[in-house]
Amino acid sequence: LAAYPPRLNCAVELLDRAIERGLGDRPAFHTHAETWSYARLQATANRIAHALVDDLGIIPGNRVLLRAPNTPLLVACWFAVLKAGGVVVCTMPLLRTREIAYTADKAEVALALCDVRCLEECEPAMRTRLDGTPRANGRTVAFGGDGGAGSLEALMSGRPDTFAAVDTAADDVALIAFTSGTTGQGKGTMHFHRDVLAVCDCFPPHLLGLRPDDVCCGTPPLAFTFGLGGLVLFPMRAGASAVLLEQGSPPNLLDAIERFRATVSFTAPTAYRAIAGLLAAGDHDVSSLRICVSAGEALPLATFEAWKAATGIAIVDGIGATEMLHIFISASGDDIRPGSTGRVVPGYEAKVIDAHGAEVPRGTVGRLAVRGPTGCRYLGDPQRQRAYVQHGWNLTGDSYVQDADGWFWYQARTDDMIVSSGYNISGPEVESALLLHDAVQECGVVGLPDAERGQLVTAFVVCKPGVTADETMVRTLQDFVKATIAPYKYPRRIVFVDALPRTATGKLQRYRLREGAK
Ligand code: 3SK
Repeated sequence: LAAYPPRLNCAVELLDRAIERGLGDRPAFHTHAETWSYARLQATANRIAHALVDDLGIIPGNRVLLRAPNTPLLVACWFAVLKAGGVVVCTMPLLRTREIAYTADKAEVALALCDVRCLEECEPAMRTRLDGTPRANGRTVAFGGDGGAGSLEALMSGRPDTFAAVDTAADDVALIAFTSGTTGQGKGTMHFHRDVLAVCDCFPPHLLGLRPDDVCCGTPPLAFTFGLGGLVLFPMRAGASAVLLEQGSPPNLLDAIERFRATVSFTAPTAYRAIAGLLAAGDHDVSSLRICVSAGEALPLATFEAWKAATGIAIVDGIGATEMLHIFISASGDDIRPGSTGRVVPGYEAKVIDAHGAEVPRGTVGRLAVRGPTGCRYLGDPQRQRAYVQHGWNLTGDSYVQDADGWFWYQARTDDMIVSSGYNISGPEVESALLLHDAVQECGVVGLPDAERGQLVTAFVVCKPGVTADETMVRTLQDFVKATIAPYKYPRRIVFVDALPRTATGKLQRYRLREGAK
């Protein structure tokens, strides 16, 4: 990985350099309503940057909360904040007032720029802190509406479409990304300007080989760094374009792939599974796709196989973390071993360690430790920081086995390892086995306290429509798991549910399954 200069602004590197390379007229973002060229994106970002500095008093280092569905105007705001020397704090559109207030408190934001459709939750959160006291910098500026007085569009109007970006240091914080809260309240993680470039220069060129004619698309919100990378940073670094979907549901993604002849998709395993079902049920053309990237959760083998059968494409399953900004272990192209996450992404190092930090022999389960050009910097949480980063290595909270050839095989989140009658059982492995059964739509497997076994392997199962969820089905599924993986791993208890608790980014909240069952 090339060393970056000590002073750089990642917005300049990604946006202004694209124009310097002659990409001004090329499409940067498509929506169902319009296509934005790189030149339009730059001009809009520059006008917003003027409004931020001249009207809204933003100074370098100020944190600006952004809130919108995935739209080109959100991307323009993202670049404008960085050009103005500010720090982006992007929030998931699904968050409620309490969660936004928590984010705004934690990140001490100076201002919010908010799509009119998300104002209802944002304005009260910006006015009042979680403890009920008024927020000093409580202003919310709306965009995407009728452009009336006080709106961002009104402030931008007539502003120059050039802007001299603030000369930030490579090590200045560019964004604060919040984790999606699979284990409770989200944590803020800080990333530097150079980190933004580093993620563009590691995973995409080495494992995806993005090209200027690529059209990326996907469901993750831009507040989730998986979506930010796949739908904004990576395509722009490659001079490619991306489709932005305001509603990132699987049917919408399928529709967008067909309509825009998308070549690269970024979404979670559940969406690939749902789209594979839609492909089997109807007449669709996804022949434009050449690369499909999955992250957010471990990819079950059944989903990998269903997608391969439906499209002929082997999904690239990456593991990343908001703490690391993006993906650090992945497989690529023809070099994929189904069921394995892959090998460490060039630029990063990874190893499997024991409870004392010593590397374990290949083939042994242990904790994943990673280091590279990006790394965890928790916002205002030294205790968590000390737990996550030890001796320069980031402990991601995942347990893995590394095989003799260096491939990493996911076992579970460290918290999701179930210890039952002395056996270590990976909840996600049991989930993968259940998902191979035709009756199962979705499932989550956790260990619940049990006097006899310590923990009882318990599966929460959403059945496919038309399936009778009764005692016979319980036994069918138990026998199926026993025949698919080591019999001691079978779920001794199966609870049928209508839906599983998930974060705004679609990650399963196993802790809520554990709590709900108490
Ligand atoms: O969850 C993941 O695997 C992930 C991937 C890319 C970026 C961020 C995250 C959390």
